[in-house]
Amino acid sequence: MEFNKRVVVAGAGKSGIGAAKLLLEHGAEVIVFDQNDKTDKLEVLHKLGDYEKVGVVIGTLDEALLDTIDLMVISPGISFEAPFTTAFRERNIPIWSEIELAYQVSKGSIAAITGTNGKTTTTALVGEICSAFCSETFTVGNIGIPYTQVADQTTENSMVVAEISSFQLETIVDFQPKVSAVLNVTPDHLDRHHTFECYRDTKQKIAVNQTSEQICVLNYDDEHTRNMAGQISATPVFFSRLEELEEGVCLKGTSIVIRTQSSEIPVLTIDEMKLLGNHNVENYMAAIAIAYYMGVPVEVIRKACMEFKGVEHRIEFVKTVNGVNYYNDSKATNPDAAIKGIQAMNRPTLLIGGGYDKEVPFDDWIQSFDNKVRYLVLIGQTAKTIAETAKKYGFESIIFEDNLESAVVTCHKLATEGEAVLLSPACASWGQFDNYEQRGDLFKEYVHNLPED
Ligand code: UMA
Repeated sequence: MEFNKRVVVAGAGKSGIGAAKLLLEHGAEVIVFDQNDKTDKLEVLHKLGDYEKVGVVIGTLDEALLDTIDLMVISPGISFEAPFTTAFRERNIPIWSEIELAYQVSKGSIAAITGTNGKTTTTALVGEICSAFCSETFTVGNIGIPYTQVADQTTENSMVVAEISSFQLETIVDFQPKVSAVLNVTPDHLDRHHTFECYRDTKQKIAVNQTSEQICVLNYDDEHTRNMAGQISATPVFFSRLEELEEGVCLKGTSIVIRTQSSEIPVLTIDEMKLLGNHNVENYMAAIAIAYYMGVPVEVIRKACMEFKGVEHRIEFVKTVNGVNYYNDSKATNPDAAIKGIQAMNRPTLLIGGGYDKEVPFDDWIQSFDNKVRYLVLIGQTAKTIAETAKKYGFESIIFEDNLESAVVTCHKLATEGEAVLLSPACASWGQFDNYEQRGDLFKEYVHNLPED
């Protein structure tokens, strides 16, 4: 496909660089635009490599330039409603998300996974299953590798397994996966999507271009995703941990089974899973449904499920120091994910939380503490709001710290043998860190630096 167009790529992060390079490879003329004054233009040019038809603009985009622009590709971190996008809309310049661009170019079949929580684990598991079946599998998206980075390597035989965030769905146009999945929807990113309903509807967009020949895997136990079945054109396939479904993926005793109109296929038992917790049973069920409808044989699914060890930064055991277990759950960027983190602890816990303010309530998180949290150590923009919510429920053992390093040191001083220290912030990392991976990596570094008695 040739793009004989002049394109503005908004955002010079991972997805912006991926999108710009893909466009340049396909003959487009590209202007990479980043609003952050601190972004280093030379570094961006270096990342873009050796192309002629590329420019980089940092700070403000000259509106006069827009008269010659055919398309904007927008990075997920930039809101579709950001003030500078108005000028594009006024000129009817199409705005595509980075995954839309990748979709336009790529070949093969796509499994696209969204949901508030569990999508990284589920995507990683589907990626492992598909890789065991198809050597041309690409696991991409929110999980870390931009889809645009691999789009040109795909062939008709490829399988693309993509973790898709609501940010990326805002500006899709034709994006049409073979199998889509919405794992669950609970409040998140309300600063960007304004209301829960808008956020839920954006998640549902993952199926908007699918037809009845394609599959949308939905969580039967979540009323929001269950209700989506009646609103989409794709064929819905449910998974449920709580109900024995007539069709779909569900539990029969401790065995995860696939039920179709004509058959019941046992896949694996809960004891055979390496990851713990009910939320992981749900992630496995969703992954099994997605892989099955992507066409992977059950034996391959079963073997890959049994071997799967989980993902970094998700209730990841770091180290035992003086009899205290340290866990990195930096991926818990919202209260619902953090609830899973605290629920997984089986001992008194010193909990480190707080971060960027997405304007979501913390009540459910605090109420899930279940007398397990000995101290709540708070950092970041949300520290005060979380403390106020905690006090409302009678939880007073709160410590404020300036940064993650001092929070780790304080926990080390206060924790006694047999306890746990858990970083599970319930908030995004932005403001203090580049992303949750950096926050988790630093946490692990600080833990490894702690002195042992
Ligand atoms: N920028 C602007 N204007 C803005 C905001 C950002 O110009 O209003 C610029 C920044 O200065 C920066 C660039 O945009 O140079 C960053 O773009 P980005 O925030 O879209 O980040 P990328 O590096 O492109 O990473 C994105 C995803 N980031 C977000 O959605 C915020 C990554 O997901 C994803 O792994 C990557 O693409 C590859 O697909 C991260 C994430 O935090 C993990 N996702 C959110 C989450 O999981 O909750 C949705």
